[in-house]
Amino acid sequence: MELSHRTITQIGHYRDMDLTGTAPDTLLKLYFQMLRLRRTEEALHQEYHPADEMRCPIHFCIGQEAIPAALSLHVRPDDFIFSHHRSHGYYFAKGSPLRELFAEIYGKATGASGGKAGSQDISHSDTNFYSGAILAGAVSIAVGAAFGFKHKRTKQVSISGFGEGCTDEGAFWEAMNYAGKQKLPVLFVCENNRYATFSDQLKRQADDNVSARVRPFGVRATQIFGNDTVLAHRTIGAEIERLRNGDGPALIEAYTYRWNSHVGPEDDSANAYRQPGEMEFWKANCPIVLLGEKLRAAGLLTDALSARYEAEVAAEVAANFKFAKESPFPTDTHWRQMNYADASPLADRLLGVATRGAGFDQYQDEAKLGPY
Ligand SMILES: Cc1ncc(C[n+]2csc(CCOP(=O)(O)OP(=O)(O)O)c2C)c(N)n1
Ligand SMILES: [Mg+2]
Repeated sequence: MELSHRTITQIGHYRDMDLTGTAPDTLLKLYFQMLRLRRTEEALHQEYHPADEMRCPIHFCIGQEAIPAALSLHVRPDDFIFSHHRSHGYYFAKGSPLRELFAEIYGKATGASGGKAGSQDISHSDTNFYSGAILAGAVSIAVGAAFGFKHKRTKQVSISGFGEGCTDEGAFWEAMNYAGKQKLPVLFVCENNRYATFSDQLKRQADDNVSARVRPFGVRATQIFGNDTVLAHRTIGAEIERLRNGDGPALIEAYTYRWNSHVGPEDDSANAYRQPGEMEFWKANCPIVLLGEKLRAAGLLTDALSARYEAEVAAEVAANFKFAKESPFPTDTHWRQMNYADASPLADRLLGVATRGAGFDQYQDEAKLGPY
């Protein structure tokens, strides 16, 4: 059955989750990972105001934990993830250190990007995680990385995470065209949550089915109920396996829903953009509740285990806040040192180009200004 936000709420309570073939410890790990991400996001959401110490916009991913949890169990350290503005889930999926996410949001020197990128542009190069606020920008970069992997025959996979709003951009379709033609090892993960800011996909596009439209570009595509974490885990695992064996590219379209505002903890419901009953449907089909019900019925999740998980996560969140709050702010840095290390071969090459290119005089003048 083709999925669509138009009809998905007719499912009522989702009952198709199938645990067969997924090991019990994997199922518990999926549950734990979702809980960690949910509690982390809830804590940041609650702490944002009135303290006002996080001085950057945050696009929270509460309600969208299934895909990050499933991805987190499949990506290898040498794989790359390139995320959009709603970055926390993908950062988490790559196993990048959460305390450096907290510190980044607090604008601290110990943050993943030295406190200067904030939530929606955060990167952690040690773990091969990058994000960017330019819609579809990171998709193109993910395709470039996959091109490198293919030609170096490394069996690494490039993962590109984005929302359906990204497919409003021309650059997205150029990326599909190139990845399909070159058969690149890139997994496109589209978390279709229906809205781009306050705008329904069906007001922007003729259909809310991205999958059908990427296939003619040579991109294999699968639709899934995106709050079924076990299905997400199985689908992502199978696709990554195929990509490592040269059978790419692939796209997974996961229908899901964000519970919070587009950005920040402020309530944006005054814009009245959601459909009646929709929030209730998605909350009733919370990915953590759906998996929790199944795990309890199978005797895998008990009250004691659940309490242990909660305590472990609460301690981690508290330690992350402490680390972020106690870390120092960064000192002034010249703009030339903010995007790359001046001593790197890439920087040398770029500066070499700059000495020959037009506009170099202006560049020199700016360089003389010194740190600001
Ligand atoms: C090139 C570009 N145009 C516009 C924007 C403004 N913008 C930021 S988020 C967003 C909506 C994104 O929706 P979607 O891709 O579905 O992701 P979601 O926020 O739903 O997770 C827009 C239009 C942008 N960041 N970049
Ligand atoms: Mg969206």
